[in-house]
Amino acid sequence: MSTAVKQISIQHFVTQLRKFPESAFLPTDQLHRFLHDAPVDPDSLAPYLTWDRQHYTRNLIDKTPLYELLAICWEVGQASSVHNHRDQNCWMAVPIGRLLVENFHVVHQDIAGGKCTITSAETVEMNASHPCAVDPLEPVHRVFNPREFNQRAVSLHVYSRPFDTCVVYSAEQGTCGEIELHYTTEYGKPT
Ligand code: 2CO
Ligand code: FE2
Repeated sequence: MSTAVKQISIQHFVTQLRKFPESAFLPTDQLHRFLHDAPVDPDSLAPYLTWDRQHYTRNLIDKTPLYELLAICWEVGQASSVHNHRDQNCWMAVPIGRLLVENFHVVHQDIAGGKCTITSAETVEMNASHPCAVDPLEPVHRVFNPREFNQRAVSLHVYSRPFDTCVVYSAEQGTCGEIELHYTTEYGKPT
């Protein structure tokens, strides 16, 4: 018996996403359901996929005052820093491959002073049938493509609202600080 949900193209996904009112981006349940019910056809993502051995790539697909939509491409073994999303909501779907998201509990943070104490909480797998929403109350996490998965992965990120800086944390050193975020490509073209 098949439980497969019908895949839609990234163009159709954007058309649907643009129909959500502002109120849908405040709680996380509606968009989470949308990502679950509207898995994106990997072939339609081809214009947005770029690969870099040094760092995961951030590829802008769509941006409005309410949200930005990115395709992030992860080579085998690549990982994000532990980071937050500047109090913006985030939903992630993984149309290609599999990824892990590790959540962290912030015991204490002093961003201006660059000091923090964070502890690892749960780790969950994301894949084509399992998108996720970052918990607005526990928003510090990292995403990684473990060596043992042995395949490239692509995740789609909806951030509401768009943000271009975030705070990165080191659990080992107890430090944190702001960094800038940049796009590798915008609308299918190098920046
Ligand atoms: N937030 C990171 C980024 O936009 C990717 S990790 O998962 O949210 O670069
Ligand atoms: Fe993130």
